[in-house]
Amino acid sequence: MDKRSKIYVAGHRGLVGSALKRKLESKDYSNLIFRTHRELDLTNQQAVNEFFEREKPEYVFLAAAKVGGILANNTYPAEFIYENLMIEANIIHASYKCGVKKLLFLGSSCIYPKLAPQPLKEEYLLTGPLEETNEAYAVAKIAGIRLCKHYNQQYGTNFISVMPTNLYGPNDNFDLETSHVMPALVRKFHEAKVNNEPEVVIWGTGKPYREFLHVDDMADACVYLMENFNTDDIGEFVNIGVGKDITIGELAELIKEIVGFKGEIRKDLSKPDGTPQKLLDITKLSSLGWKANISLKDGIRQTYEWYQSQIK
Ligand code: GFB
Repeated sequence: MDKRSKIYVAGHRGLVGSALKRKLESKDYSNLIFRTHRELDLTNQQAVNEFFEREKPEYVFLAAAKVGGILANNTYPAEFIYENLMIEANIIHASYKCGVKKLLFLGSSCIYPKLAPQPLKEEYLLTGPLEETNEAYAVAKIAGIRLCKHYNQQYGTNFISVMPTNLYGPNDNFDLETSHVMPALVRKFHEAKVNNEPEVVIWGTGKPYREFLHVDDMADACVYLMENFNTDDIGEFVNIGVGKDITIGELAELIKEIVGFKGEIRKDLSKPDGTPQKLLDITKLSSLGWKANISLKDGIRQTYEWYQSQIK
C-alpha cells in the first residue's frame, strides 16, 4: 500500500471503520473511498458489483457488518446471519473479480467453540460447538474467513483475515438494548450518576471473562498488517487482542470508579451470561511485531469523555 493507493473502507461510519478512517488519514493515505449505507447497500450484489467496477479500489478493509451485543445477537439471529453473509460474499467476490490487490476481513472472537481451551489459539477454529447466543453471527464470520481462504487457494488472491477480541471506543453503539457491555455500562453508570439513582443493573452473573481492545489499537493493528504482511505470512487468520481479560463484575467496578458513581451494582440474573471466557492467544500477532498500546483504564476514560461530548 502506498500513500496514493485507492483504498475502500467498507463500514466507515461504524466503530471499526471510523477508527480505520482516522488511522489511514493520520498516516496521510490520500485516496480513500467510502460509501454510506444509503449510497450503497452492501447486501445488494448488483450494486456492489457496479460500485467495484466503477471505482476499482486497490485495497479493501471489510469492516462493514451487522453487529450487536449478546441480546441483539440472541433476538435477531436471522438478520445477523443473512446480512453478514451477503455483505461478505458480495464484497469478497467483487474484490476478486476486480483484481483488488489485498483485502482485510474482520471476523470476531466468537468464531471459537464455546468451551475451547483458553487462551484461544487460531487452530481451535471449528473444533467444537459454538456459543448459542451468537451462533448465527459466528457462522457468518466463519464463512467470511473461509471465503477468503478458498479464494486465496483457488484464485491466488491476497485476502487476509483478522479476529478481534471485544472492541470498544468512539462511535460505538450506546443503545442499551442492542449494544455491547462496554458502551452499555458507560451509559448506565453515567445516567445513574447524573440522576442520583441508588443502583445500576448489570446483566447476568458478572462472572464471565471478557478481553477488551480499544478500537484505535485495532485500527493500528489492521493498517500495520495491511502494510507489512500477506496471506502467506499470516496463514488463515490472526487473532488481535491484548492477551489479558477481566470479569464483567470487575469491569463494572472499573467503569463505576471512572464515571464516579457512588451507588450499588445489582445483577439481573434473567439475562444471559454468554460464553464463560474468550481470551485470545496473541502469540502469532506478537511474532508479527504488533502489540496494543492503550490501557483499559485510559481507554475507558477516553470513551467516557467521547460519550459525554456526544450527549451535550
Ligand atoms: O458485550 P456483550 O453484549 O457480548 O456481553 P458478548 C458481554 C457480557 O457482559 C455478557 C454482560 O456476559 C453480558 O451478560 N453484561 C452485563 C452486559 N451487563 C450488560 C449490559 O448492560 N449490556 C450488555 N450488552 N451486556 C458478543 C457477541 O458477545 O460479543 C457478538 O454476541 C460479538 O457476536 C461480540 O462476538 C464481540 O461478549 O457475550
